[in-house]
Amino acid sequence: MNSNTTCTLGEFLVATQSEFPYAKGELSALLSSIRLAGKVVNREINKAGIADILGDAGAENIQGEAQMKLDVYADETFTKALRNRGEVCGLASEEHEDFIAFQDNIHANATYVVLMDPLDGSSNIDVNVSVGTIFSIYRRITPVGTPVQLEDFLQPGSKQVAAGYIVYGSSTMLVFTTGHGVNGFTLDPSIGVFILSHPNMQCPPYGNIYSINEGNYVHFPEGVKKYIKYCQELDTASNRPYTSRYIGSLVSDFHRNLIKGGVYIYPTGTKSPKGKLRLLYECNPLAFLIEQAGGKASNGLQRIMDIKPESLHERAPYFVGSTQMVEEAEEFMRKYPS
Ligand code: P6P
Repeated sequence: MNSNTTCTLGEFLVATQSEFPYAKGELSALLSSIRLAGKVVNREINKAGIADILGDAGAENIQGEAQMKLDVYADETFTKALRNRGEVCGLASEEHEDFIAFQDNIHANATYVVLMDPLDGSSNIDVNVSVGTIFSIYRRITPVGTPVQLEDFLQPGSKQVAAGYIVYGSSTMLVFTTGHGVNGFTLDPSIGVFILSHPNMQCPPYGNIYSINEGNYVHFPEGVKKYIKYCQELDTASNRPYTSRYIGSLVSDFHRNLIKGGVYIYPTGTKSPKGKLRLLYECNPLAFLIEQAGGKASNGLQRIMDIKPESLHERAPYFVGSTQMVEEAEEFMRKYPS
């Protein structure tokens, strides 16, 4: 890639296609459909205050959370874009209790399954805070040509072949990995093209930002409480006290920590006994990205991508970001077991 010319996402996919061992262009085509859907969702988000898509849709998703109109729109948009590709045989979404099997003729030889949170943090839309789409891609493990099965989706995060997110913020970025590093593309809205703006993203091994909802302090495990106090103590040698930054939108907090260094923690608590975040389509894809960028992701005790999922929407405690900061927090979890 010539470093002094712009590189579009499409050009990047062509140039790096050979890095993907199975590729005969399927993964590139799949990522292209995510690119398309991301542009469409971005357009709607950017006019949310104008069009009648603010507020909730009057329905609840399977999580029992009020479905925001843009949640539904994003889910429908990504589902349609992925269904229109012959590479995908099934999709699991935060917005649907069961996975969706794609069984039209074009899917007869499909080898990929996609899991996604179509619009994470959507409750922030009405107050103009960044939101994001998170996606995770696996190769199916049941025979090609047969209907996709639940086991195709319940693979550990270590089996992902690609993962990424789109952050709809001050600019719209698509950040993804296929296991060969992490690259970030910024949407140029004047021409509707994603341009390579952050090649080979690396998460600083250390930072001074901790992201956690301290309003839940009383509900946290002892190790997390002790770590929060550690972050707040004065110790100039280790650049403490750290800075607290919590946007309340996972993709935004993750993206900032990926670039600047930092740790995001959503632990178990009496309010969320298993944690709040979803293992399959929130924790695992971001874990793949952070490890590819030199960072770390765990549930406080073990590598998150080693967990064998038992159900589509299972939750997990989540510690993700700069390796040394995640390890600091893990040390407190070991020292003060709940
Ligand atoms: P709380 C949004 O609902 C989300 O899933 C993440 O995007 C965000 O980091 C977290 O929940 C915020 O949860 O309980 O702190 O409001």
